[in-house]
Amino acid sequence: MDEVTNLNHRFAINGHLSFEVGENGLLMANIQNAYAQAEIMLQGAHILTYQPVDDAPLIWLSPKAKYLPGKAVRGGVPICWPWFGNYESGNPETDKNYPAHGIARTGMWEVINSEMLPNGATRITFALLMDEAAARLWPHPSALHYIVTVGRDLILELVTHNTGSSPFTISEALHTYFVIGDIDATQVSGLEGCAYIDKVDGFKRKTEPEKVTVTSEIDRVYLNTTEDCIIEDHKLHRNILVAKTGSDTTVVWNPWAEKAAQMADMGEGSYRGMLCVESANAAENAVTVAPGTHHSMCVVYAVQRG
Ligand code: TA6
Repeated sequence: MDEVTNLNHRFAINGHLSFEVGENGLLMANIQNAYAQAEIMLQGAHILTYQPVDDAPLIWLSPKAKYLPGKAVRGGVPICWPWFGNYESGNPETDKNYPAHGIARTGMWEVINSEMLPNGATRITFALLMDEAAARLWPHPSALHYIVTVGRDLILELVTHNTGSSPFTISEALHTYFVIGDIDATQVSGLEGCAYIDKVDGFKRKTEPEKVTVTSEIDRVYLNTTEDCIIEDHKLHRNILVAKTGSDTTVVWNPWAEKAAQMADMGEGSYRGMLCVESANAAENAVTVAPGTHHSMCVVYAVQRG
């Protein structure tokens, strides 16, 4: 039995969840229900789209995204784990062998459960395959599960299990690209007063005085914040609530024109229609997971209108 037939045999839900072979042989899960539609690539357990039935798409996907085995897709919800950003062993020689943002977003994942919830949402659970390549880069007995609930809201839970006998430390992010009407008409509230690392200004530490507006490249790692954020979209006349638990860091990123033009998979001017607001644990908010325990980071994305 081939892989996609096996997936449909074990996990398909008639009329709500099915699997198919997508571009370049990459397996896809397609979800639809009374609330929304979503597409998830099994490589990276990468949510590519989430479209509420009664609203504009919530998750942005580059018009020039490439779907290649072992390569991250530009847009959607990349999973950064077990490190966020560049790997930092202190040895630049070895660091370059470690992919930016870790092994999860380009690794193969398997489906371990699927179900319809009583409220009509569809839930699918993935587990990262810890193959030899993964073990070389992350030699810690561990498991990573990702629980995706597609309903009126999009609910994501990333669970790190320490299955070994020693503690390990991770940094992580749900590196979500959101659809916005226009970057000039968008603000992010909830980070006022937060300390942040400004990666476009020499990693200087600063404090956010007000709602975040974006008028040039922005790459900020807001620290020690458990607050919900709201993406206020004054062009699409909607707010997107980003409500998180188990996350002490929020990252806000937009490459702006110059950097976007250098990215083959961004598309001319497309940076104006996207903004990353990432629920994370990074820098001094990295998480140490004790042996035999687990750490969960969960986020709810909800559209608010009126
Ligand atoms: O989350 C922001 C960031 O760390 C930026 O520094 C930028 O590198 C972005 O992620 C995209 O990274 P990627 O490896 O997907 O190009």
